[in-house]
Amino acid sequence: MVDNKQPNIVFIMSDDHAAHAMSCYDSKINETPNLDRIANEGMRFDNCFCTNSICAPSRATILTGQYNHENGVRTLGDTFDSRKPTIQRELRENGYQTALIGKWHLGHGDHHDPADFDYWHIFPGQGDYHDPFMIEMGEEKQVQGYATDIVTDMSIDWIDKRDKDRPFMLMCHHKAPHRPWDPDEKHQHLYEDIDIPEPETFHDDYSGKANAAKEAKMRIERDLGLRDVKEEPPEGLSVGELKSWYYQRYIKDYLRCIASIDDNVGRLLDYLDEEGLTEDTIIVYTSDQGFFLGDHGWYDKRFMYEESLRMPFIVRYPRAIEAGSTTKDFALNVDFPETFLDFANIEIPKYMQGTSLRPVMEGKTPDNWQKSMYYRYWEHLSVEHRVGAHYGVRTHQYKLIYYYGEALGAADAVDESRTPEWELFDLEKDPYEMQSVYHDPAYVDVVTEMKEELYRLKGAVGDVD
Ligand SMILES: [Ca+2]
Repeated sequence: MVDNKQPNIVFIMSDDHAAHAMSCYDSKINETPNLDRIANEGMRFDNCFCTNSICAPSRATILTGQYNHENGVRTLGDTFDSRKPTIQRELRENGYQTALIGKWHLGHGDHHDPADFDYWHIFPGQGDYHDPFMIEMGEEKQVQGYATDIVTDMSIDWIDKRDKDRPFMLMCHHKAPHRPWDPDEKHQHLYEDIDIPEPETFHDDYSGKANAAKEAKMRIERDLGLRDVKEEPPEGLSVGELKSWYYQRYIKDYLRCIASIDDNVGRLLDYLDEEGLTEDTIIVYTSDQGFFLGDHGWYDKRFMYEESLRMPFIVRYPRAIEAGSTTKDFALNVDFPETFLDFANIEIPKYMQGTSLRPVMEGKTPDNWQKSMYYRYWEHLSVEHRVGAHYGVRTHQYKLIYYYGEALGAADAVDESRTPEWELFDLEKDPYEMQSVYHDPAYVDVVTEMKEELYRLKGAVGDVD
């Protein structure tokens, strides 16, 4: 299809929403009818991955099209230098109106506030769910209501007031469903009378994994606090019962927050229909990374394991994307900005390190499409979660992870050494990554090939540490 009209872009990103909590990704625990509309009317990516599974770094990658060693946001302790070029600057310099509403989480003040947006209205830091403080173009004030409703109201309001003669990009960034998972009134009692199924890997004892997995402080029954689960557990529960109790408390509030996102995405989709904008608008729903939903007995993210590495990524653009299509082709968060520029017919700048996903979306994936991806988590043994720094490579069949055991000067990293460890997973035989085969003699050649690919990719993206 040849069409040079510049599309509008509505980029909806939530915080910590794992793909396996969306019914279009075959969730076993909830229904998301409005999010499913985007997938049903567009394309679902089954292998979309983040290059560093944590909030601020993923956000910096999505704005710049760069890996974290290039954009400077390696850990939560780093702020973004908003003088750097970004997707919003490229679009704005080429005639787009740009706005960001909701979560920013890349720093505040000179050179850290959002830049190159015609309008921005953000939460300070993580933001609150109820009656949050917000910063509108530098001015802070409290807003009454529930964060997910507020961000949607403001998004619709901004689109409504736009200059109708020019295309726009709106980044609609929800705080939900980030910890501490405070639901709104409407969904407070959802799931009250049922038990949510526990995941298959709920009782992982980490015996098939590196010591890094045992050391992590993300265990449902041990590391969640009163603020997370909102009441003390009943007395007299066995260890197993306590774990199940914590899981139910945690997952229900998490899913209640998602139910509100789903309603609000529905509202935004209806608005685009009513305004006649649906045909001319690329609409994306994604999350800054995945999340452990009791998988391996955990909450949180950070690890390169599947549940945390995978991002939901669904996109609708009726002019170019076939309704109801799906793909297993690799897509990365670093690819998003180039994709938007490609659809907007704007030249892709050299500083961006990803690949436009437009050919995949148009059903024309080139033969030489990316078949491996590079990952790096920098925040070594941070005090709260104690996940060791690591880098790795994933292909369609295998994943190799290297816990290098050092802080290497990254902000928010703890200067404690660990013995380096490797893991290799055969994702065809072991999709839930329960048993590393790194030391299995049958995989000697695979280890060699995967290490070569790891260091090839590491070099190719310019990561020299
Ligand atoms: Ca996040």
